[in-house]
Amino acid sequence: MTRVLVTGGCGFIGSNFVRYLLQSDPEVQVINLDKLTYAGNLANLADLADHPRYRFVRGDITDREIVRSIVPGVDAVINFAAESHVDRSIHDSSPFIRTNVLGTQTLLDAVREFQIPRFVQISTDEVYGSLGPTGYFTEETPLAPNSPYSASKAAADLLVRSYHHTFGLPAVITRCSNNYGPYQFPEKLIPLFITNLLNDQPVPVYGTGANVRDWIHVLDHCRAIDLVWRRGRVGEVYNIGGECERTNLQITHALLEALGKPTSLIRFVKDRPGHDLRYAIDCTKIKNELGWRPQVPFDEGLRETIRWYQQNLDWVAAIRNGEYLRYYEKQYGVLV
Ligand code: NAD
Ligand code: TDX
Repeated sequence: MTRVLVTGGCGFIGSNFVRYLLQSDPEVQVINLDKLTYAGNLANLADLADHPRYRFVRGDITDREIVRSIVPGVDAVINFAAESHVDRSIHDSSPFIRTNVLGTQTLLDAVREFQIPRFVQISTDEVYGSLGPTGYFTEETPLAPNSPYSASKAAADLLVRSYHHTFGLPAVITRCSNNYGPYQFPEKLIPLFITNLLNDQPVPVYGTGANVRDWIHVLDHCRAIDLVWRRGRVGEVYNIGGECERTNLQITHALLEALGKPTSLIRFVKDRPGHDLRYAIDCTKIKNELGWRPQVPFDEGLRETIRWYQQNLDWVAAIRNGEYLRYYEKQYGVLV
């Protein structure tokens, strides 16, 4: 049996990855360390709660004692745990620095102390900053993070790099573009707009909606991470992207059309401060070295994702109250 410690496994990508790993490899045991912040949801892995090769531990990656009690003996640590929402980092960057930077340092120290053979840092294309209308981020693009969120992720990447350089820690970093798919918390563009539209509520487009993101289905991201933790070269960075650039307005119209809702539900609202114009990923390296390719066509993936939200209204309803409504009002006010 191979023992993998996944952190942040109750979030969007982590939960998809835990499910993917347990389904695709009968020789893997997964321990999931998650603090259960507002974004962590036990319901995301409810189907696996009693799985014989799965164990959940509630805990914080900044907590040295918990981390030191779990890490010994695992074959890999894959760090998904993070504060992940740019808008929240603009309201208050403190939890971002704590979890994304100090949490990563705490994990790195334990990986070093107990000589764990592999550490994978799940990072983001946002560490590269923003592109103009042309060009792509490669692994050599200088880091130029623009939001407190991306700065905290870049800081973590640099720490990982330094632990590899200084201590020979067997670390690999992945930098992926915007994920979409089932179990994504409805504060991010696609699930926010789907869940608003399912309730016939308006959708808030920042600025003019001309900003561009590269969209990848979460399962394509999971398949890439699976290859990287097994076969990626230590000390390396691997970019991962869906090769699917869309403006936010294109996404908005695709969702309106798929759900049969009128364009009168679009609201152009105040732009995000420091809003990155465009992200686009060159993922030649992971294609050539590990034979990975994005497989899910965007139109199909989006249709399937919409269907998932339609079929999981209880999951949505359990989130869209309390803290969520307070955040929504702070971020958007009342959309009329
Ligand atoms: P998410 O916000 O949905 O989930 C984060 C998870 O981490 C939650 O379960 C939360 O409870 C947990 N967590 C937060 N702080 C913790 C702490 N201190 N200790 C333990 N657990 C903690 O995030 P996501 O969208 O699934 O992103 C996962 C990772 O992938 C993040 O590192 C993010 O930076 C990165 N990433 C995300 C995207 C994307 O499009 N969502 C793209 C590229 C990279
Ligand atoms: O209400 C909104 N209106 C809007 O126009 C929201 C929430 C977003 N947007 C725009 C901002 C971005 O241009 O949509 C685009 C996507 O926004 P988010 O879903 O917040 O994602 P982004 O800021 O691009 O960051 C995401 O991708 C990289 C993830 O949240 C990060 O965790 C990941 O690292």
